[in-house]
Order: sequence, then structure tokens, then C-alpha cells
Amino acid sequence: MNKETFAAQFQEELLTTFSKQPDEATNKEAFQAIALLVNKEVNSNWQQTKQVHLSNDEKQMYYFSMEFLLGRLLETNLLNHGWYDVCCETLKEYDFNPDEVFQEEADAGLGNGGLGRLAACFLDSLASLNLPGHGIGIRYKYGLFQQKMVNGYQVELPDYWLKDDYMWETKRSEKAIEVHFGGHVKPAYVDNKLVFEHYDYEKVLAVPYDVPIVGYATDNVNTLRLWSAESTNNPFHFNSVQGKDYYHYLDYKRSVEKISEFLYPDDSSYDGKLLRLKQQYFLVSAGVQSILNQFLKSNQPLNELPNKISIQINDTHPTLVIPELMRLLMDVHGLGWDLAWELTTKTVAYTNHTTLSEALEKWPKEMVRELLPRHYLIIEEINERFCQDIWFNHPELRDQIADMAIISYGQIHMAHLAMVGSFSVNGVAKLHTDILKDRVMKPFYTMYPERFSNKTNGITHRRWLLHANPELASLLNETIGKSWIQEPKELINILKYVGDSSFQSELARVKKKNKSRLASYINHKHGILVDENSIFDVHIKRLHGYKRQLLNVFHILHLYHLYRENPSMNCTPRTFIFGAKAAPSYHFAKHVIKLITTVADKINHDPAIKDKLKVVFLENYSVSLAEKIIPASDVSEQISTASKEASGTGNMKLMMNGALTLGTQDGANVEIGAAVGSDNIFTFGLTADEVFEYQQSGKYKARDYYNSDFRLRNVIDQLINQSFTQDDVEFKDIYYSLLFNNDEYFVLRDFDSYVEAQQLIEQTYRDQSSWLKKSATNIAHSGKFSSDHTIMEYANEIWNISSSQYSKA
Ligand code: GPQ
Repeated sequence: MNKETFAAQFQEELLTTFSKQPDEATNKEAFQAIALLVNKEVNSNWQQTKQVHLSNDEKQMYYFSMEFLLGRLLETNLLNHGWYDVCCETLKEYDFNPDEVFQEEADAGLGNGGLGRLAACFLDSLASLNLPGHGIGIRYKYGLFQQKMVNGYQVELPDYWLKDDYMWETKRSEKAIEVHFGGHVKPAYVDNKLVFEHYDYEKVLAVPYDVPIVGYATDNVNTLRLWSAESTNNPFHFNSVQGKDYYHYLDYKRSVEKISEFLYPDDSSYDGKLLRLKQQYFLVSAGVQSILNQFLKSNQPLNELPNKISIQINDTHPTLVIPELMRLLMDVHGLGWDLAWELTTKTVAYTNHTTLSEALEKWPKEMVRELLPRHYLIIEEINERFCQDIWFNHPELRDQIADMAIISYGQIHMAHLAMVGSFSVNGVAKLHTDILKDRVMKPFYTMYPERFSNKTNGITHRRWLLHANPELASLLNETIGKSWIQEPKELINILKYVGDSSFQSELARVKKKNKSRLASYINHKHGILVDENSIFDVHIKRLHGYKRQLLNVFHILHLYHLYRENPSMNCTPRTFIFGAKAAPSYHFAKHVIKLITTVADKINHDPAIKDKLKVVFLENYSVSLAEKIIPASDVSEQISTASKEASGTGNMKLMMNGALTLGTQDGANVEIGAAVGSDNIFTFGLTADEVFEYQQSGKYKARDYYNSDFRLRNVIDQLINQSFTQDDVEFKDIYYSLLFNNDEYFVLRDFDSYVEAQQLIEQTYRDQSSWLKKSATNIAHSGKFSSDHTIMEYANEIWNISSSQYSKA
């Protein structure tokens, strides 16, 4: 598409949709017109891709996830089509500011953090690699809350991302599906066969909205199907005549709408709420039914199911796929238990994303029995057969049956169900998978060693480098050519240039430009002037105890004390940048946010500090904000307590943009360290084994570190001695968690080695050439962490799907 055609189509869309000429149109109309013209191209490719998949009878993969954190799509869709430049030129020609136009698009924030963003990166890679893989999710009316900072506190506002039409979705009412909740189940014999009659249930209509997923430089288009809950006109299935009838219609309608109303805002913690269980079953039942319907249209025998379909469940949230598929195969399609079980367990694969015990889902069995009576029976049967299998076939595990059971102590353990009912179980980084095998899931690994594998996470280099950092992308293109865009491992060719002074100065120029852009944003948005020559030290992720934002703040306070006491000290200026949302009911996390903003306020206004230190807490961290921060970062804070962060993916995005990692030996940091070499990463702190050792021996005494390190004492005492606020209760919870609850996340234990690593960073940064060499080395090795590689591993080793390209040409 050349500029003339693009401009003509743009004009045409404005005229036919809004009856306006370009000079009359608003930014929003301009955005919508461009989205419409992109859609025209996408829709015909989309239909063709489906046709090709159908006629080639290809195996399809469905990625079931409660979260898809897509962010904006227009710019990446334009880039994928090769239309980005002509679009910007056209907009400028008509006096639009392209950035302002693109910002009219709402961020699709249907996810909390890493898990949801991973799902979005995977969709991007699947489409770009021409793999037949699709997403199945929920069309939440409200995405993750918008974070507003008021007096340094987080306030949550609803994220009504659908207030304008969502330009990328198509409602497919004709594909709506009924989902049934509650009621009772009665076993009966019909023609000598045991059947389970379900009655008195409540009906909910699941209506799909399809979003096309466009890949880079391909005509293939995959689908993200998001389900929305609607009421039906005939809501109840009554077996017996009762008085409820339409009297309850309005209550019913409201209760149905709630199912797809909002995303639970918890990240890595778990709260057993009925509405959340309803959401999970709603997603699962609508998704599995629609997949089966589609499969059955091809007139193939059900035995073929595992050869034609793989279902990947994103953590345990969609584990009900297992009993739901069993129910459909047995109760609807008449298969016996054994065959249904064989087909189910050959179709479903499970990814684990956490070993935190508070995040391992368990549902009270009464709750499941009441909401899903038939599934409860199926889960009981799975459990019974599983326990018998252990007893008879794995006598070495007999004394662990109670720990392994799917139902025990009144609860249903979803991870156990997921491992028993699937053919593949994977962790998301090497260390994490080892912890699963050796510790958390050890007896399951003993029983099913062949099911376990590692698939280290990845990120799409198209969004996180090509789109987010166009200057760096051009520099790379000029230096090593463009092949890295299709084959990200080609980034390794940069290694030849890491010591080249003209490459280094170009790299420095690009970083400076990105930092200056972020600095203007910070000034404009928060009124804080930051020094563009300072080290931009970035800590962006959900706020959680184990991610240890607190350790970062303690170091900042330590520097603050140091600089105040030594005014003439020679130091490299630093800007500490935070972005983080806390789950609304996670009080500790909210206190940490308040501590960061309080410390920021104090330091930023202290004339004694001048420009040596600045602390910025950026409001409403989101995908779009990450795209601004990451290209401007020098230091990437990945400082979780070792063993706690399953993988991390921000670490990969930041290294790809030339930031150096300051990290513990946790999650994927370990693999980043192995890739770049120990000279190109700053590692500190306890190892995972040392953490386990402390936990087992009970020998950690946080107070000893407080007593013996005056720096820590100064910092911690400030939490309660009114040096920040008159209100001395503000940070007392943090104080207590460290000294009275023995510092669960080993902040005090790792403080000294963290300070040392930070000193080394400052020293290294002074030698700009050495720093730039390390930065370039990180970029060179980042191709390994493209989600394209991760997805190829899933495709070859788990899903057994292969690429097939539809091409218009
Ligand atoms: N993760 Cl279980 C989430 O973001 N939400 C969750 O509910 C669970 C995990 C994260 C995990 O904490 C990170 O370490 C991973 O990098 C990420 O999932 C993707 O695997």
C-alpha cells in the first residue's frame, strides 16, 4: 500500500462513516477510520485463513486463559501489515499528531500482569509463525482497575474500556452457547445405560466476540474468542413445577451480567469466591462446547479429537476443562468413561505459573457441588480412580495419597486435577520447573515423569522492540540487517559490534532520546524534573511482597542518608522509577506504595539532595505505559526472593531494550545470566536452595540483621519514628512484618549484597564504554527470549501443530 492509496482510503472511511473531511475530523474519528480500513484487509484474510484450516483439516490449538492483556492493537496491526509509516505520513499530512490519534484506542487490560501479558505475546507469535492457535477468554466489561494516585495512596477506578465501540471485535450472536449452573443431577437407566439427568439448572447465554489476531508479514489471521454472559428469555430449566418463574427474572438478569463484568484484580494470590468459580466454568463450558461443535461439523469420529485439537490451560484457572470435556463426551455424546478419559487426557495440557502456596487454587467441595453438581460427581470419580491407581500401581507413593488426592480435607485441589487430567505439565523457566519436579509437585513427577517439561517464557520482540523502540530497531537494521525481525536469534550478530565505538555512540544516542522522551512524560504527568543523564533504574511489575519493592526502597533510603551525611560525595545521579498496581485488598502492598510515594516526596523536595536522587512512582502502570518506560531504562530491577518468581517476563523486555539486569538468581533471571555471562548482569542475594534451607531449618533471624547493620537500623526505624509523617501507624505494618513476623521475603538478609551490587552498578556506569558494551551484549542475547522460540517449543513438543500459510498472493 502506498501513501496515496492509504490517504484515499482514509478519506473514504471518514466520509462514509462520519461524513467528514479530514480537516473536520476529531482524533477519535481519525483513529476509528484507520481501524476500519485495517479491518477491511484483516477480515477478508481472516475468513480465508479459517477456510484454509478447515479444508486442510489441520490440528488446532486453543489457549484457554482467564486473562489476555493485549494493550493497544492499532499500531502493531499497522506494523504487521507494513502500513505503519504510510499511516503516520498520511496523518501528519492532514495535521494530525499520530501519537495522539493512536492514544484514542483504549488499552485492552483484560489481565493482571505477567500471566495475562504472556498469553497476549503467545497469540502474537502464533499468528506470526502461521500456527493454527487461538485464544479463548472472557470479554470483561471492566478491565483491570485504573490506578489513580491520591495523596500518595492508590485509589482504584473502574476501567470501562468498552465505552466507545471496541474496533477489533465482531459479535457472533449466531454462535451463542448455553451454559448451565446449579440444579440437581439424577442418575437413571435409559435403555440399560446409566445416564445423568440434570434439572432445575439456571441457563446463561455465552455470546462470543471474536478479535482477529494479525501476525507480522503474513496474511494469516487467528482468532481470540472472548465470551460475554447474557440472559436468556427462558432462564430456568424446571423439572418440577415451582413458584420461582419470572418473578425472579430481574435478579437472574443481574446475576448473569455479573459473570463477565469484571476481572478479579489479584495477581498471584487466590481467593475462593463463588463468582470467580462461575467465571471459570463459564469460560470453560462455552469454549469447550464451541470447539466440540466445530470439530463435529467435520464428521470425524470422536476418537480423532486429540489428533485434531489441543487445549492448553493457562495455570489452573481453566482446569474445569477436564471434567467439562468428560461430561460432554459421556453425557452428550454417549462415550463410556474409559474412552472419554483417554480422549480428554490426550487433549488437555497444563502450564503451571506459580509455586506460591497462596496462589494454588483450591475450591471448597460444597461450593463446586452446588454450582456444578454433575462436574462434582465426575471429579469425585477421577479422584477415586486416581487414588486407586496410586495404591495399586505406585506402592512407593501410598503414604502420600492424602497429599496427592484431588479432593482432601473438604477441598478440591485444582493443580492436582490438572496434573492428573492432562498429558503435559510444564513450568515457565528452568529453575521453576526444577522446583516443581523436586519439591512442590514431586510425587506427581515420580508418578508421571514423562508428562513434565520446561518451556521458558518469552516475549514478542515485535511489540517490545520493533514497535516500542523504533530508534533502536532502526539502529539494529542498519548494523546487522533486518533478518532479526523474522528470526530474533539473529540479534546475536550484534556481538560483533559491542566494542565498536561508533556503534556504542549510536546506542547511547538512542537511549538518550528514549530517556528524554520518558523524562518529558514524567514532568508533564507528575511535575517531577528528572536528570536525563542520571541512571534510570526501573522497577515495574505488580506490587507484591515477594517482588521486594521494599528492598529497593530501603536502598534508596540508605543512599538518601548517605548523601545527606556526605554532601560532597562524588556520585552518579540516579532516578528510581516505579510502576506497580496492588491488589485492592492487599494491604501490605498498598502500604509499600504509600512508602514509595512518601519517600519520593521527601527526597524530591530536599534541597540538600539536589539532582543526585529522584524517585518517581508512575501512576497506572499498564501495557502502554510499559512501552514508554522500557526503552528508556538503564537498570532492570528483578529482585524477587529466590524461588518465588516463576519466570518473570519484564526482565526479558528490559534486556531486549539494553537495560542491565540487577537480579536475584530467580526465575528466568538465571537463564538471562547464563546467556549474557556473569560480566553482563548484576547478581546478588540468596539462592533458591539457600531460601529453602532457611525455611526448613527455621534458622533465619531477621532481627539479627537489624541489630548488626546500622544502615538497616536507620532505615527501618524511620518507618515508625515519625520522620515521614505525623501519623506513626502508616508504616507500622511493614515494620512489624520485618521484625515481628521475621521478614518472610528475606529483605534484611539480602540487603547488604543488594547495596553492594548497586555500588557496582554505579561504578560500571561511570565507564560509559564498558556500560554500553554490556548493554549491547544484552540486546544481542535477547533473541533467545522471543516468544517465537517458546511457541515453537510448545508447538513441536506439546501441541504437535504445524504452520500452514494462507497467502493471498
Ligand atoms: N503469574 Cl499463577 C501471574 O501473573 N498471575 C498468576 O495468577 C500466576 C502467575 C506470573 C508469574 O508470577 C510470573 O513469574 C510469570 O512470569 C508469569 O506468570 C508468566 O508465566
